[in-house]
Amino acid sequence: MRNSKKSAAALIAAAGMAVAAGAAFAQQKPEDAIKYRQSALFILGQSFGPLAAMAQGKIPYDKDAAARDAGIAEFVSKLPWSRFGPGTDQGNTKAKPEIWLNLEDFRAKADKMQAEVAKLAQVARTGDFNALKMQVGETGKACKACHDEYRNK
Ligand code: ASC
Repeated sequence: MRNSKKSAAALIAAAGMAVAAGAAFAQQKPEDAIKYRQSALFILGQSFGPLAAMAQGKIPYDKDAAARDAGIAEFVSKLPWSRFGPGTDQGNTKAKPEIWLNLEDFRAKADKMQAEVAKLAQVARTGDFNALKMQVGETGKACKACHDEYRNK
């Protein structure tokens, strides 16, 4: 009895938190959701930039800096996708309407990018510069695939 009461209470608490999280999300203004995803993608670009520059020999290779930036890129690559909800197709955004017409493909491209960035972080930690260069290329392609189709210039 005591146990089932406890688990019932836990269930109710969990349900309460889920509702609260849903409510908090629903309350996010479309312009804030747009800003949120833009901020995450901006940090992503700013974290990937030095890695691309190292790969191209524009700045010296620095293993620790590469690993740190790639780790940040991996984390922020997960953030934008929950912020493409209803009402966020208009306003201060370069997101093309095609995103919401091809959501499955958009999600697939977003997943592909996240997988490549995760690999990038893994490779950056090993200190293998040639592998890093290759993976920078693969990651850049994944960024570009989505931008070509779903982002206005
Ligand atoms: C970057 C950046 C992007 C991608 C893309 C790759 O450094 O900011 O959006 O690479 O240009 O093609």
